[in-house]
Amino acid sequence: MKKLNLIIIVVVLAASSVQAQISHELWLGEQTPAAVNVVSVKSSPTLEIAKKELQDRFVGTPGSTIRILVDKKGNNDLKTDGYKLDNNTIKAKSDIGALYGAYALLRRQQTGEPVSGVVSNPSYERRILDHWDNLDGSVERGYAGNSIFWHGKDSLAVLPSDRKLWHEYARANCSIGINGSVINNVNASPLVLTDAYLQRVKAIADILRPYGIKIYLSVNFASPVALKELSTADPLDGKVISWWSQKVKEIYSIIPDFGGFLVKASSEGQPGPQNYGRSHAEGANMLADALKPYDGIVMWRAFVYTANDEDRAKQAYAEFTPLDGKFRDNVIIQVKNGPIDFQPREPFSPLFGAMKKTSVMVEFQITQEYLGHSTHLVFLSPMWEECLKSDTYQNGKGSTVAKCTDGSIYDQAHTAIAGVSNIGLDSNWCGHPFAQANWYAFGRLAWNNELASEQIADEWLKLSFHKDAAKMKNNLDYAANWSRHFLQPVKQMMLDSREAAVNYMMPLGLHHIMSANGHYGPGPWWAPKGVRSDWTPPYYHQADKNGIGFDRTIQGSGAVRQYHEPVLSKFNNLATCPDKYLLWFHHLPWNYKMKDGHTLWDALCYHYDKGVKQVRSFQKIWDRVAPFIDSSRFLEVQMKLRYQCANAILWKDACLLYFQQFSRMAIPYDIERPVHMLKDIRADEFKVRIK
Ligand code: GCV
Repeated sequence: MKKLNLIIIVVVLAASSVQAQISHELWLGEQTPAAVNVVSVKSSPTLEIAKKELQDRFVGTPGSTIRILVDKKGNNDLKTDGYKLDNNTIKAKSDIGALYGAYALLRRQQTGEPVSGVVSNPSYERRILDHWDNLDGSVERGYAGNSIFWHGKDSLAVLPSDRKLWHEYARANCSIGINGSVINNVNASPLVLTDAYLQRVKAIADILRPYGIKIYLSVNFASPVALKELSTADPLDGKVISWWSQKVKEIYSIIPDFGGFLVKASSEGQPGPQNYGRSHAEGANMLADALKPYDGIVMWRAFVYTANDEDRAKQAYAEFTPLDGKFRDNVIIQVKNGPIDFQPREPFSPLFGAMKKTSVMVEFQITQEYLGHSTHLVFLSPMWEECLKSDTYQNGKGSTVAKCTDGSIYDQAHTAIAGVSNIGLDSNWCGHPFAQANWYAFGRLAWNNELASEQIADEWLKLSFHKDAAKMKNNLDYAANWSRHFLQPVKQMMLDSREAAVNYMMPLGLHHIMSANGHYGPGPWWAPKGVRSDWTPPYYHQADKNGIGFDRTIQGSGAVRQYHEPVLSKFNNLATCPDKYLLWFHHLPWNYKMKDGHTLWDALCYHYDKGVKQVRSFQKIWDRVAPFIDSSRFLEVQMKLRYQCANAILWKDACLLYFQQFSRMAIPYDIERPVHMLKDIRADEFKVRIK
């Protein structure tokens, strides 16, 4: 048995090194270009990239001409980054707009969408990847190898291999419209503000610049103290104000187009203005004033909660809404999509739309901290789409999270959106071939917050797997088969994958019941003595012999009051609360009758079982598509789906056997019986990571 395993591992490893070559290029695979003329009156490093991309990748009639027309004063229907495509002509107001146009033209050619009559503007001014990369090269919640930016304090010299990778990174980001990178962890080391590190930041910025990507840094609020330059970091202290303004001046002298700071303050042990008796607004404004002369911004995170008796889900709203209108106009409050922490499913954060005089941005998590790391195939676009399309009703019907953050409703001085990156040194960048789709989806939604996940999945599959465009064009049978037997089923698998993960991990509004060890496997029982309760699953599921769920209704913690009517009543009322949020807002008896007639216990069991069945069906879908793709990616995904399935069964068994101790009800007889013992899973908790 051991020998067989070894053989499988060797085969898989061999396959993955071939795979490396294939998916390192992401969605920008080789094309068979036509020899075309690309004409542009203007020239700049950015336009040179546009020309080269078109020459290398345009598929069309040889000898045809593509024109690039940049007119800053014309094109009044365009924003700075927007573009128009018409009869092989790309029009834009800026060079970067033209480059986005070039990538859009090439993408549309490959996906078979119209390449004329297209006018496109981004939803957000700033479309940013947040890298939780530490200066020693590790990546917090990273599942795709070490940092592409940092290798530790003894390796600050910039190597040719660094430059090559940063070019590839910039190109990939630009091709999907991303225009900002925060290159260090929000749990920030103050060292990043010292000269040696800033020189490396400059080298990165120089490479990203022609691709229209600005660099931002996460800063530790107590940097002047941590660097032993001052004895306080009080934001109202004159010495502190001048320290930051000198530091900002120094940064801009090195990186003239520096974007600004991202700050995690007074959160999970990070220092903040509260340490000095000051408010978030006083802290953020001090940094904003230092950045203002250079057009820099502060992204101030609302991810704050303290160990007190207050429901954690209420704390960010309670702390930030009283400060509405008190922030400078170059501060944006960065809010995670849900009120807790990037769980497989959360209702939207009630902060969206609630701060009417303050710029607010969404923070999504692309890295799959709570969604199976880079082992599980989970396409996150449907989760983000669900959040962006949620109606807050804060300004009447139609006040979706998207509209409350993109400037359509509130007069925001700046608009932005951020995604916590899933990128690392792994040769395929993201650890799982399908995790690349999440990077791609984030970029596409940041550009157009109304896009449907179906379209994004369609595009990504065509760009990433559909290598043989010529064959497709000339062979209708092949094209039809590819679409019917590969594109359609795999797309459906992607679209179902997030709901499947919710089903086998945390259905019906359950949340935060993962193992504390790496946030990968199940751990609904985890609550060691001495650990603050809001870090333990029992705090969130509240299971006991009477029932399960967190009562956040008006009679409970009252968190539901933070939502605007009619959302408040909808979530508060059992008859109207959607099943998907049921146990988020309500504590219910095990025999509670669901809308479909099942008891709550049975419904829970069926959801877990459905999740496992869904992964099983993904395995079948995948095994069937082998003829349509390269064997290396096929084998890698096949292997990961096996791990995912085993892990889904573990989640199901662990959660059902654990909760059954309280419900004392039978697992319905028409679903598969557990194959694990609860005591074994619990004993093995710290080895639960199957990978
Ligand atoms: C960067 C969660 C994660 C932490 C992360 C934090 C945050 O708690 O587990 O790793 O820290 O969120 O978003 O700041």
